[in-house]
Amino acid sequence: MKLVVAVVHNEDARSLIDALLAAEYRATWLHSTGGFLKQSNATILLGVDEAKVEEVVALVRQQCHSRTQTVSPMIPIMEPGEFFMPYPLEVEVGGAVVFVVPVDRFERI
Ligand code: 2BA
Repeated sequence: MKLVVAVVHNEDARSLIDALLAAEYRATWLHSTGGFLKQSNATILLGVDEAKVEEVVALVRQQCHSRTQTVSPMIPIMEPGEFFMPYPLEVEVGGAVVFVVPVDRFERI
């Protein structure tokens, strides 16, 4: 068995969960926050047979899309007379970041 951990955009999380459930996978949706942008995203956990991993990753690829987000930089502490122009920064957020990790033991109790 493998644990698939997919960090996805909030806007794609519902359609991904719906597609996974329609394909009869079990999934857990965690509300998470990206360390860099400090914006909420979603982390989906799925325990699946190794043979199903590619099918799951294909569903993630189908449902999740990359986007460009604009971030306003933090205004630094400045000395009197210094000037800072806070140009917004464009960041490409991927469709999904997927980790596939081995599971030593799985039980439903
Ligand atoms: P964030 O950490 O908020 O990152 C959002 C996007 O900002 C990233 O998109 C990347 O394009 C950019 N970014 C992140 N760190 C950067 C840095 N040090 N310098 C410049 N740009 C940077 P993605 O790579 O698609 O990542 C989307 C979200 O997936 C991340 O949100 C984070 O929550 C998660 N993630 C990405 N890589 C990860 C990893 N290696 N381990 C754990 N979580 C990860």
